Amino acid sequence: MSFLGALLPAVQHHARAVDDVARFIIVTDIILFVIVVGTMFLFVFLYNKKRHPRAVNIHGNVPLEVIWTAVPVVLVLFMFYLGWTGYIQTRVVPKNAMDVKVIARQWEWNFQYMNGKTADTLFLPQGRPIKCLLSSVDVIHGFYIPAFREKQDVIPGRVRYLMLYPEKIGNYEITCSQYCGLDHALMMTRLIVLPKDKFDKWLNSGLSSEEISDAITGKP
Ligand SMILES: [Cu+2]
Repeated sequence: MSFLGALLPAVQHHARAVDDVARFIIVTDIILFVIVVGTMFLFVFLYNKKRHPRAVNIHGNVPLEVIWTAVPVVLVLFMFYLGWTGYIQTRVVPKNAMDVKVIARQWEWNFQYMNGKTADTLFLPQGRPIKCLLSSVDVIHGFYIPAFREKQDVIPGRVRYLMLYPEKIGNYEITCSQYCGLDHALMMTRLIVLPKDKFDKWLNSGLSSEEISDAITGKP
């Protein structure tokens, strides 16, 4: 597990891809910081006034200029590559994806399944790709699931989507990431990933959200 994953476990492939980009950027930053600040202190020591009473101007150094242009370009392009491959995972919709409507309003989330069932908690089956269709009935909200490392603005008058791949059974936080009024901070709910059979039972029966949440209490 990465040190980022230790802070908040990444529970789907995409989340680990996001952590990989973050780790690459942080490690690169630390290395560059050590090189830049280390060189600064080294130069203070090597080229101070005692050792070099007369300053000398230096004009141009082609190999150095090529290096400090090419290396950052390669690093930035690699960061883009990692970010892009991770982003694409949330955009491509597989054929077996299940649609779930996510409706945001001040200040609650509502979820609607294809059979018409609605819930205030997002129940999902383990192992099936989920296409969340996001819409808002009032202002801009942000659909944010930290453990999945996914976040998408929800815009009134538009339907946007987000792919989820629930891999692990568990109970995860959903929150709103766009300031949307007085009770924005309270606009939270849970994403509960259930084994497929339990999910089907919930979807096709009259079990209340409370009953099914009780059923998985104690699981991570
Ligand atoms: Cu909000």
